[in-house]
Amino acid sequence: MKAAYHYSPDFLHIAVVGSSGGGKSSFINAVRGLSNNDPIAAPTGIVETTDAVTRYTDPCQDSKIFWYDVPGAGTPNMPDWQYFNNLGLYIFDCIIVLIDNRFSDSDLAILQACEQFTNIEVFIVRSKSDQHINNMVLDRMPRGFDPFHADDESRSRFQQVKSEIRREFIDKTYQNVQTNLESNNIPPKRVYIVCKDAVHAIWNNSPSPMAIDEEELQNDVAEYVRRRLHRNVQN
Ligand SMILES: Nc1nc2c(ncn2[C@@H]2O[C@H](COP(=O)(O)OP(=O)(O)OP(=O)(O)O)[C@@H](O)[C@H]2O)c(=O)[nH]1
Ligand SMILES: [Mg+2]
Repeated sequence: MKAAYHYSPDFLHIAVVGSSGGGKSSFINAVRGLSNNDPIAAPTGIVETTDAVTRYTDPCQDSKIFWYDVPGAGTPNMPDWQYFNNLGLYIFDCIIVLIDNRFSDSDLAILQACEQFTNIEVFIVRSKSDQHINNMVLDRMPRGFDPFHADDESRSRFQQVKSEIRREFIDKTYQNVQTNLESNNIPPKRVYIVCKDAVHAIWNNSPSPMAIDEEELQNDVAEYVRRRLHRNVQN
C-alpha cells in the first residue's frame, strides 16, 4: 500500500476520509487555496464523485505534506467494514475524518479502526457548517422569507435568528460528537466545525463571517506537522 500511494518517509501523508458526499474533495481544494471550479481542483459533485485515492501536493513553499483525497465510505461500492482496510488507510500519518449531517456508522467504523493505530494522528472535522446553519435558519423564518428582499425589521430578525441558530448548532455538534464517541468507547476528542468557503478564505487573508473553527484546525494541523517532522529529524 505504501508503494501504491508513493509513501515517502521524508513527507507526511494526510488523508481526508468520511461518508460519501461529505465534502472531502471540496475540503482538500479549499486547503490548497482552490475553488471547486478551478481546472486543477479535485473533482466534486452531488453524486458519488471520487472513485480512487488521489494524491495532491500542498501549495506552501517547501511543504512536507501530501494530501490524499479518498472515495466516500458507506456506498454499495465501499461498505463501512471494508473501507479502512481495503483502502489501506493504515499507511497514513494523519487522517482527517469529515463528518457531514449526522454522525454515521461509517464515521464510527473509521474512528474505531483509527483507534487500533496509535501512530495515526486523527482530526475530527464537521463539514458544511454554512449549509446546515442556513437550512436551520430558513426553517425558523416565515415561509417564503427572502433575505435579499426583506424589510429592515425582518432582516434584523433574520440576523438574530441566525446568531442563535449558529450558537445552538455549535453547542449541539460538539455535544453530539462527544456523546457518540463515549457511547462507542472511543476516547473524547476535539471536533472542528468548518465550511469550505471559510477554509478557502484563510488563504486570501480575509476571514470569513461564516468561520467557526477553520483557523484553529489549520493551526493544530500545522503544529502536528511541525512536531512530527521534528521527531523524524531526531530519529
Ligand atoms: N454549502 C457547502 N457545500 C459544500 C461544502 N463542502 C462540500 N459541499 C458541496 O457538497 C457536494 C459534495 O462535495 P464533494 O467535495 O464532492 O464531496 P466528497 O466527500 O468528495 O464526495 P465523494 O467523493 O463522492 O465521496 C458538492 O456539491 C459540494 O459543493 C461546504 O462546506 N459547504
Ligand atoms: Mg470526493
